[in-house]
Order: sequence, then structure tokens, then C-alpha cells
Amino acid sequence: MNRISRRSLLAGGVTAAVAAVGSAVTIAGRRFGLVPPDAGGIFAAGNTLNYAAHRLFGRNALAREFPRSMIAEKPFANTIAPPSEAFARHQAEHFANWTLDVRGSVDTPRPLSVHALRGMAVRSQITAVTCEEGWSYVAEWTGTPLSAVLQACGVRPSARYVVYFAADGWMDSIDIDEAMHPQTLVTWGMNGGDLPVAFGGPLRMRVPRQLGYKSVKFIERLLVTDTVADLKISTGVRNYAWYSGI
Ligand SMILES: Nc1nc2c(c(=O)[nH]1)N[C@H]1C(S)=C(S)[C@@H](COP(=O)(O)O)O[C@H]1N2
Ligand SMILES: [Mo]
Repeated sequence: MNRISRRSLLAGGVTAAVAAVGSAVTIAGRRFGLVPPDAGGIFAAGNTLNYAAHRLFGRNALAREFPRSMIAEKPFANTIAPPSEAFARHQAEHFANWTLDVRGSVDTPRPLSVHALRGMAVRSQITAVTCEEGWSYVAEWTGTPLSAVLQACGVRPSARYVVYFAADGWMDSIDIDEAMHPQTLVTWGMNGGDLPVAFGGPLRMRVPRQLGYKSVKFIERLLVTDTVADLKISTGVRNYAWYSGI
């Protein structure tokens, strides 16, 4: 046997071993609810290990919170407003008729007005928005913990994901751990005032434990589901990982 074929045999063996470990990881992970819904193809094992590690060891870990002195003077907004007439009308009405429609695996599906949300539990935190493109800024975010919204709607024990939909066509989803985490906020305030439209007003999902693209602006609908297998996940379409824990 010459050297080249031995090397390629070896390479083949390594590839097979990696694939075997990879599929063992995904099979075990699936069994224990540790596989992200976009796991598949060559990234399956890597995505699963990252997600599983965070879920096993960092389920309750807090995103970093910053001192007030770190709040950016000129935060950068990269999406200004959804270019629709309907949105412009809502804006002219100061979002008095904007609602967040909660549906799916809840006992009481209902639309919640911004006013109603503001009357629920309140949390403020100074955290960073970090874009996958490399920039970030710190701001103070104020809102209603998503956990409080879900509890108010009677979230069912079978619920495993929350999908959120925005007025500009964006959508994304998080697992129930992220949804119930105290820092995940349905945000309506920023730096002491109302949440400006450029930063996602009237309502933005802030998920400070993950990259900026999970913090979807202009949200108008929440779907609580027991599975996301049959849903098209926007991050998959954009080619970003579904789970982007930082
Ligand atoms: N509805 C909506 N939400 C969105 C986006 C968007 O285009 N539309 N862009 C995302 C991306 S990629 C990032 S990094 C952050 C940017 O937040 P910022 O504008 O507050 O800096 O918003 C996220 N939320
Ligand atoms: Mo981004």
C-alpha cells in the first residue's frame, strides 16, 4: 500500500469517526432536548454541542449588564422603520392601536395592547446589542419580561418554543428556556423614554443572551408552539445559526 492511499484511508477513517461522533452527539442530544431545530448537515454536531453546552451549564446564566456610564451616546440603528402605510398609520396614532397577538399553546390567546403590556411587570436592564457583523452598543432597555406575558396568557406545559413575527416580515424563535429567562423582554422603553421606532418601537423582543439578529423589532405576533419542526425559521433562511448564545 503506498503512502497516498494510506493517508487517504486514514483521512477517510477520521471523517467516518467524526461523522460517527457527530451523529452520536445529535442522537443523544435529540433524546434530551439539546438539539437546536436547525441542526442538520455538516454543522449538526457543532451547533448541537454549542447549544447543549449552554443549555446544560448556562440555562440561568445572565447576559452581562453594564454600568450607566457605558450607555452609548449615539447608538446605531440599522433598520429605521417598516416601509408600510399600515405602520405609518400606527405611528401617527402613537401606537394606541398596536397590539401583540399571543396565540398557540396558551389557554387564553389574546391581543395585548402596548398600554396593557406597560401595566404588567416591568424590568429595566443595561445590556448590549451585538450584531453578527461586529459592531455593538449599550443601552438601557425597559419592558415586560416575556415570561410575565406568557404566564398572563396561560402558557401550557407542553410549550417548547416562542416564535415572534415583525411588521417588516422578520420573524425568529427562541426555546422556552430563553423565553422564560428574566432578561428576555418585550421591550417598550429605551434610555428612560419610549422605545424609538428606529430601535424597534413600539415593541421589540430583546434577547440579550444572543446576537442582535434575535432581537427582532416591531413585533406584532407571538406564536407559542410545541415544535418548530414545521415552521420556516428566518435565521435558517438568512443563513445565521438559530441559536447564537454569547
Ligand atoms: N424587524 C427587524 N428586526 C431586526 C432587524 C431587522 O432588519 N428587522 N435587524 C436585526 C439585526 S441583524 C440586528 S444586528 C439588530 C440591530 O439593532 P439596532 O438597529 O438597534 O442596532 O436588529 C435586529 N432586529
Ligand atoms: Mo445584525
